[in-house]
Amino acid sequence: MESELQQLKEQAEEALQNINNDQELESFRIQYLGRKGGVITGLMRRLSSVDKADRPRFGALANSLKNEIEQLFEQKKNALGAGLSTKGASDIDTSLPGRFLPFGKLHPITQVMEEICSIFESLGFAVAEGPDVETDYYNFEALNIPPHHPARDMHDTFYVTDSILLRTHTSPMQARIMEKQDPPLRYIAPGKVYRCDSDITHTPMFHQVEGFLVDKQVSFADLKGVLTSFTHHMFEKELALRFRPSFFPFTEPSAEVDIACVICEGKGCRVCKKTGWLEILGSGLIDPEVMRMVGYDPDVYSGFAFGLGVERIAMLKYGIDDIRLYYENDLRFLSQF
Ligand code: 2NL
Repeated sequence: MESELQQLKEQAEEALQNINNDQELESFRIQYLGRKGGVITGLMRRLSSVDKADRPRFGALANSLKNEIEQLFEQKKNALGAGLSTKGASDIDTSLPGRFLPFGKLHPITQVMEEICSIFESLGFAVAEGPDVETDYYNFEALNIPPHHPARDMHDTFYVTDSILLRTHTSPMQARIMEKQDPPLRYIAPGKVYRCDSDITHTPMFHQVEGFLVDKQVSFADLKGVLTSFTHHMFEKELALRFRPSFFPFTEPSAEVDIACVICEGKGCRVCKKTGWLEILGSGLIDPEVMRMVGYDPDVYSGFAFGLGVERIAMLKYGIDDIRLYYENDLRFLSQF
């Protein structure tokens, strides 16, 4: 009997040595220490059939075997818990879904800017970007705004020095292109512009996309065609357009362009202030004086140009009512786009 107990102990030790994971350890526990049908429980049951004289010795031996196996079991359990075992591949559940890695999105202004650019690209315009810090010459003089011209007042310019400034529009880039390249040309210039102005409808930095086209015999009809096509794509609806006479120093004639209100489609509502129309951009035929300044002969070439505010287009497209929301970096606002 003693040798039987010794054999059981050796078997249990060997079995424990080969255990590498929690599942195997649990099977071991059931096999040896389980209350129903476990090896130790079986030994204790046999106690009643042992000779009365041998019973105390057998009982003591069985008890100490039970304690030893329990101790070895605890040791193994702690070792596994501390990661001391080499875990087998069976412990990794490859069917579990991967961990979610949050990733960012483009800012709504960037999204709308990219959309505007891709619409004009589909109409054959190339994209050109220029410096935010400009010279007075390209920002004003080359665009027919000489020193002391009243239009300079409207631009609320941030000056760096007397002749260097933060661009107040993206037209300087267009002047630079025309100076270097001969017609026919079709370009848009997207980017940041700066004006010393801040309230509910103005931020000191905002975004513009300006475009121009120069060729022989370019007319106002070409301007209307391109801008109509652009607005229909941008607002995903064939909204009516209205060209209102206006003034810009660099275009003649000039027109501001309205679209039928995106909310009420012309009936009149709060967004369009009961007018049925929303202003979306400024445009015109390039002034002959600007053509001369960049070295083109206005008797041979003509062109149109336009400028639009990206923040304003995005507000109309998405029904945003406060320009400051774009720059508060509140994720509850930004994550909606
Ligand atoms: C507006 C008006 C406009 C232009 C921008 C332009 C550029 C060159 C020559 C002539 Cl190089 N014109 N740009 C023309 C008309 C209007 O912008 O309200 N923008 C938000």
